[in-house]
Amino acid sequence: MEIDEAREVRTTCPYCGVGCGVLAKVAAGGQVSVRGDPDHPANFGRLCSKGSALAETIGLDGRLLHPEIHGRRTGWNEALDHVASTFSRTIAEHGPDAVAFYVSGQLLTEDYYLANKLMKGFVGSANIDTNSRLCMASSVAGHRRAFGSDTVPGTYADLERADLVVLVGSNLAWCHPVLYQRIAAAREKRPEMRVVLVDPRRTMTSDIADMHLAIAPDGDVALFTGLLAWLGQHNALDRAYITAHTTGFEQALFSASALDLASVATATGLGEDELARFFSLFAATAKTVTVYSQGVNQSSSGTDKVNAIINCHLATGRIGKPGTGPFSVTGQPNAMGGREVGGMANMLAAHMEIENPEHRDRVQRFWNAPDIAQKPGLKAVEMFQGVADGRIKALWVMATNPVDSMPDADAVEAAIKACPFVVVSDVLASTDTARHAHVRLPAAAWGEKNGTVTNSERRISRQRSFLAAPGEARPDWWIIAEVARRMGFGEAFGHQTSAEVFAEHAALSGFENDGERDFDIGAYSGLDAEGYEGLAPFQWPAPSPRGGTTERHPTRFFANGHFYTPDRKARFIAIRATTESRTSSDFPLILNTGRIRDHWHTMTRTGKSPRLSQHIAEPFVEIHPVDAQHHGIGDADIVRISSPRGDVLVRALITSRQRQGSVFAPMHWTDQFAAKGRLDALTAPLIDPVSGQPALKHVAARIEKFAAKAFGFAVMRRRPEAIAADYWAVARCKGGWRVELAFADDGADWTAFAASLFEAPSAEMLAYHDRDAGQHRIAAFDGQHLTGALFVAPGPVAVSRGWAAEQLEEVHASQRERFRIVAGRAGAERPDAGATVCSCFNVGANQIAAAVAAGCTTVEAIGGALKAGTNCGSCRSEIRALIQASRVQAAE
Ligand SMILES: Nc1nc2c(c(=O)[nH]1)N[C@H]1C(S)=C(S)[C@@H](COP(=O)(O)OP(=O)(O)OC[C@H]3O[C@@H](n4cnc5c(=O)[nH]c(N)nc54)[C@H](O)[C@@H]3O)O[C@H]1N2
Ligand SMILES: Nc1nc2c(c(=O)[nH]1)N[C@H]1C(S)=C(S)[C@@H](COP(=O)(O)OP(=O)(O)OC[C@H]3O[C@@H](n4cnc5c(=O)[nH]c(N)nc54)[C@H](O)[C@@H]3O)O[C@H]1N2
Ligand code: SF4
Ligand SMILES: [Mo]
Repeated sequence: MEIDEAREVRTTCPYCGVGCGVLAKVAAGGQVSVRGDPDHPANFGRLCSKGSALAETIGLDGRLLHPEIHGRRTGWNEALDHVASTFSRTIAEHGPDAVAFYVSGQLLTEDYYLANKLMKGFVGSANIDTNSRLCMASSVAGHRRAFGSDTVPGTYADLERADLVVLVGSNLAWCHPVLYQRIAAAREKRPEMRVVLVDPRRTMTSDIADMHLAIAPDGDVALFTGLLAWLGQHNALDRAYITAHTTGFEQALFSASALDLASVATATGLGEDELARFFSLFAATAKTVTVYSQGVNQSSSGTDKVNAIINCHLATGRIGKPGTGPFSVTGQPNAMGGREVGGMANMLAAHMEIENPEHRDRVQRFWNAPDIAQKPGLKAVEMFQGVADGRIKALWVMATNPVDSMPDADAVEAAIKACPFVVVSDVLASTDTARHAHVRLPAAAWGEKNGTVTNSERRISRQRSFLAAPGEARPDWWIIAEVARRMGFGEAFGHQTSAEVFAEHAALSGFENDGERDFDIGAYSGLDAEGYEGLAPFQWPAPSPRGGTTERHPTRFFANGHFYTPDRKARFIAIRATTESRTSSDFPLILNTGRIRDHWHTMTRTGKSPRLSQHIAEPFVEIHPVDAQHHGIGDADIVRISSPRGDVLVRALITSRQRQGSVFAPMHWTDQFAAKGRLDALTAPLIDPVSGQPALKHVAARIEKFAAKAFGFAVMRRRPEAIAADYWAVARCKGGWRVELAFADDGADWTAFAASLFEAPSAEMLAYHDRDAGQHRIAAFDGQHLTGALFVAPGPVAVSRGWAAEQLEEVHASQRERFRIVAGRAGAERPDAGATVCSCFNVGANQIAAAVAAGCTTVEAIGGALKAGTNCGSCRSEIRALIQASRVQAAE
């Protein structure tokens, strides 16, 4: 492919659902650089830490470059024939429901559309489900119950216009950073704007919150049904709206009124005072947007939480108007696109319903399909249970890593291992899932492929390639179409470009759609290659300009009070709050799980970036100080978290930001990055009964100190192949890799261990041992360059991580300089920068504390002194927290 080197290519970020526009450029030497697209309406030029570091993640290390069958390199022809014939044979022998696709909100719309078309229209089964089941399913189900359609009515501008933004179960500062920055900027302009955060933890998002409600896990249904009852009691309802545009209000209110303020307080763990303050603020603020994310969706009561929130908006008529509305923010870059193509097992394409015979007939005629799926397929958790019990005999996984991200992940891994035929399409050769595949198919990665994605505000943007696909990697849509052709469906899968797939998808959305289906981008059904190339970001609906258009779709969803139910009225859902305790004397704590600022899911891409790997370099668990003391756990100890399903080893982080009785651990670490860090080995396949979404945020668990006799920290130029330690976690750093270590025994021959770790048998080894104190320092040199350095101590190792990593890149000319690495307290002559806060300029917590002590008391002043927080801004709330902490310390 010809790449115009001087040109900046306009594309979008492949991470979160904010969907920021990115300008990518390839310099003459092949160097890639990215910046925020100033013209993209999602971000207007801003990028967060992950977006800013995109160029560091596109290296070819670890990429899968050729198709493989049973680990053996093969050509595309052979691989595709093998996949097609095995699927066809399995269907012939065992029926269409014996095969399944498990796909992802990280596929582009074109990929997703063809995968869904192949399974639902041509295989004739609906056994296609997606990681969106773990992510957005409760929101989808809640929208459909209330609106009759999966419509997200809000836009980002509504967040800026609102007078009250309620963030429920959303760590926006870390997970949707640019949206968070937009709210923060709006609040600076209009100081009267209020933000309320509802999260059991005091996350960094609390930085912009006027009120933080540290709700008990799963207290949300009680909170919002309590709010509905309160609105009723305080004459804060919009009766005219309720009568004109809704049904079911009286039952919903009756159900809610079972809860008085005292019982809401008990169920939510919140004080009556703070509840009353929140309720009256909500009642008094007409322009309210309620944003919700995984603290709502990933729950056994997820769909009820969604409807409890929507009920409050319907009851006050706060929907369909600027600056108002319930707003489910999507996680993945194309979670919305996946919903549009019907990528979930219980949906049909273009927001049509699989249970609706008219819809089935319409889609079948449009596709000219032989067999249209007649009933919903297996949802993710059931799908892997189907794999485990042999109902599913051939499985194709695309762009997701279920061995790490599905609940009860060890059981999922065992099921995949036992499945007769597993195909994995991925960009990497070795992921925890790909290692069990019979066939591995190399997918083209971000920057190499073309297509579209839809962000949280229904805005469809292009992703454009600016790099040639390496080796034999191919776009996912091409791989799917090739398999479909070889299964005998050539006529329906003759697309030559992603543009043709998009035009067909657009045409289906407008097909026989006179306004009764919300999703309509019929205006783009005639899009040609040139139009697709130049396609500017647009929001749906975008119906084709044939008769009656203006009437068929409003410019703002629900502005006219019309919904997509048969009677055009929105439905209140009567909800009763139930309390359920999952803990027991064996598993007395609630494990909550989620994300950190600088890593993306299973780290297959962010784990490549030294910059992103420094913010938090190992798996951890946040524990309240009282719980830590109760369990005899000290800061930086290694902790075993166990549930009835499995266990992990992680670092202890003791913090009062955590609720007592709960612990929080991030989902990101896999077998590729840690000894025993796969968090989903602990989570249960417990699902929401309506949406089928697993309750990933509320698992009974136990913690105990891992009795480590020795701790270690090492840096090395090459990534070690195998690490003989009970606990280890590797992370990229600028000159190579860094490893945290812990051992149950301290009897090791540390010099031999270091040699095996550095894989440098001929290196010059320098060592310092103080056996009585249990201190060992070993460094290996290749001439003047450090190959690796290992520091061992009986407690958590106190060496400066930043200093040690820098030594990999420095020249150590004299023997004396080389000895410095192992002599004294390593790096003691230079102050330890502390844990990285600002990834862009590599500024640590200790540097910020020193600057505060020297008189910098605002985020701006810190920026002036250290540059920290002045590029992407993702760390500004952490800097503010550090300033506050330093001031409190100074005052004590
Ligand atoms: N940095 C980064 N950003 C990401 C991602 C990433 O991997 N890394 N992934 C993307 C994806 S796919 C998604 S889905 C989004 C997720 O974005 P978020 O949903 O914002 O992130 P999480 O950390 O999963 O969970 C949010 C919060 O829910 C809280 N919570 C837990 N239980 C409850 C509860 O019962 N009630 C309430 N009210 N809150 C609760 C948790 O304490 C947590 O702070 O992030 C997207 N953005
Ligand atoms: N405990 C716990 N578990 C969770 C969650 C939680 O909060 N807590 N959150 C859940 C949620 S919301 C989500 S969205 C999931 C995410 O979980 P996953 O989807 O499993 O995580 P990713 O690491 O994003 O996996 C994407 C995979 O696709 C590959 N890939 C990247 N680009 C492409 C491409 O263009 N084509 C192909 N074919 N492959 C590609 C990557 O290398 C990677 O292997 O995790 C869920 N699991
Ligand atoms: S907020 Fe960050 S991760 Fe999300 S799309 Fe924008 S740059 Fe990418
Ligand atoms: Mo997600």
